[in-house]
Amino acid sequence: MPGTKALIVVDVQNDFLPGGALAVPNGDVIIPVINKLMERDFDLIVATADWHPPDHGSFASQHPGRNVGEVIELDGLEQVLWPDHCVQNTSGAAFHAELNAQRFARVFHKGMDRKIDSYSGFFDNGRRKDTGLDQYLRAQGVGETHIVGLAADYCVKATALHAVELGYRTILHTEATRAVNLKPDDGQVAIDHMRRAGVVLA
Ligand code: VGL
Ligand code: ZN
Repeated sequence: MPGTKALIVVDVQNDFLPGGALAVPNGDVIIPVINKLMERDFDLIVATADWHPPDHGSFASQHPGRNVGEVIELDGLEQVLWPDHCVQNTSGAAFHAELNAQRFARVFHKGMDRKIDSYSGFFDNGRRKDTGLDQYLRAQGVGETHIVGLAADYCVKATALHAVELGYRTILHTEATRAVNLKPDDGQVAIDHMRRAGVVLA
């Protein structure tokens, strides 16, 4: 039924947390908030995980002479260059130990194709392929998605915008997300963008 509610926990992985390769400032403060939210009446809880091969094209290390934070063109799309992060099967790609990951009905991996990045849990950045998340949610009758996780200005934003576009009533829990903030107001700009696109802020 359309009232069915899913919680989508975006990329709460060690590399995005303090001490990690691409640490989101204060990213760890959201973990107890997410654990508590997971005790609420969601019909379904799923997670996404950034899951890169070691030679992923979003890594500055793959582009000699380029630095982290620079923007390049990767297979026809603009790409911000990142430190190596969330490499498949490494501890940096694992969920934070204090996150109640046993609650996840399924985990959707993204960013496996070295030639294209994938911020959203639904589609890659060029919308070339999907992860199966939309079909999965639809098959469970989900009509409402609640989004939490990291980072507000990249993967959370992209996931929330696609959720709205796909027709889900979409709620962002602002106390359960934090931004990378390459520029100091990127997080606020992202939240404004999501709100204007129809995401409800909670
Ligand atoms: C993310 C940058 C690169 C994220 C993933 O999860 O927000 N950001 N890869
Ligand atoms: Zn990534």
